[in-house]
Amino acid sequence: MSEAPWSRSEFEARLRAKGAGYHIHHPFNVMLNSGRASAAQIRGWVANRFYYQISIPIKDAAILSNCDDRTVRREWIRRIHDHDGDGDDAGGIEAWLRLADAVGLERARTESLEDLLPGVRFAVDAYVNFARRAPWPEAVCASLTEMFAPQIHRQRLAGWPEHYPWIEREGLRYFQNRVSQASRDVEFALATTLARFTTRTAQERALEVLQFKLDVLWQMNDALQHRYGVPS
Ligand code: AHQ
Repeated sequence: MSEAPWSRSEFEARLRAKGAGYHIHHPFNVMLNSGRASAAQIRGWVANRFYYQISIPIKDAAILSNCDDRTVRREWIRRIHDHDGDGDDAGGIEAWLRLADAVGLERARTESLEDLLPGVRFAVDAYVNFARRAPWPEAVCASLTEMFAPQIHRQRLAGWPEHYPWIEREGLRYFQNRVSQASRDVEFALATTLARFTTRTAQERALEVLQFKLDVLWQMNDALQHRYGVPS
């Protein structure tokens, strides 16, 4: 006899408790956001995170292709526009290239992916392939690491201008845009997850899926730390 499902508030609390393993706590990110990163470490991070950014719309398109619910598709397609741009809005990938430019990375070098580390590529590809194969509600659930993202973006916006005055402020626009976009994304993804994972077994699976995505983000930082180090 399977155990009774958690209430919605208990289920949400358990999802949010997973924030303890969010990459804001990874030594490489702590170094970045506490002002102890060198220009080379920042450039390495920006160049590698570019692969994550260009993979997000492909991940979201995979979710759309698996999703049979028009209401969900109408909402989810906005995420592709957020990254690829729409009309006059050049989009998040363009804003990330602006960040790359601001930290001294040539656009062509960033887009060539020549600095992409195997560990970052494999982690990001694992996320995209998960979204291609998993039931679409699981891929929606995986995006819930963004419950913790506004804090990490605000940390960058608050600290980088002081820590890294050599980075042109305009380069930080990506983080500014994500604070509101992440909050909007999470509102829908959390409501969908709470509504769709209704048995105890399904709720336990949702926690496993969220842990997988936390591991993707953590592994990206592990690869960066291995290649670029962190001050002892
Ligand atoms: O810039 C980020 C972004 O566009 C997304 C989409 C979302 C997803 O669908 O999984 N997750 C995500 C994240 C972005 N930035 C990360 C960061 O640290 O700057 C955080 C990351 C996330 O928390 O999943």
